[in-house]
Amino acid sequence: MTSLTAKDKEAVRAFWGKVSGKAEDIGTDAVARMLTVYPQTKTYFSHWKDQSPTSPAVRKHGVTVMAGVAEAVSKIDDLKGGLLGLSELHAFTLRVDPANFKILSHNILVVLAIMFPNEFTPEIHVAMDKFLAALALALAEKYR
Ligand code: HNI
Repeated sequence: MTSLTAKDKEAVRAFWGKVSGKAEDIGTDAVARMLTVYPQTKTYFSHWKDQSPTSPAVRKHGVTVMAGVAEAVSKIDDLKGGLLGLSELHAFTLRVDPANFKILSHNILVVLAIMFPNEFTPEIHVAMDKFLAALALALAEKYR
């Protein structure tokens, strides 16, 4: 996986500055889509009684996940170090299969493309895809 160039990081920071105000909506739609399009991910949320896209639990988790993404943007120069705690949580406590990080990243990209068609240019798309892949890798770090 090619590492993030200075140009990628600049693009991610600039784009995030434009979209972070909508982080709650982005996260909610991305989590709802993940549960609908990849139903196997529901196993991690069996403690939620309502898993529908409009459920408060899905919105709450959408907000939570995007707070994690925001933290990752702020630690873009050291994702592995910066997300160690989150990786331990997902690996040891939650036992989330790392394959699901890529699945959620895909859904985040889809939602970004839908919500920000003009800003989500091919150049931003590749920078965000690489950033989310680096984030997934950092979250999977503690699995090894
Ligand atoms: Ni994830 C909790 C961030 C992907 C299942 N997750 C969190 C929390 C953050 C977070 C932040 C709250 C931690 C805390 O309570 O201190 N998760 C992220 C990020 C990604 C991600 C940044 C990837 C971009 N999580 C996933 C995926 C799954 C997942 C792909 C499962 C498919 N996460 C969870 C579960 C919890 C969780 C389950 C606990 C939720 C709860 O209800 O307590």
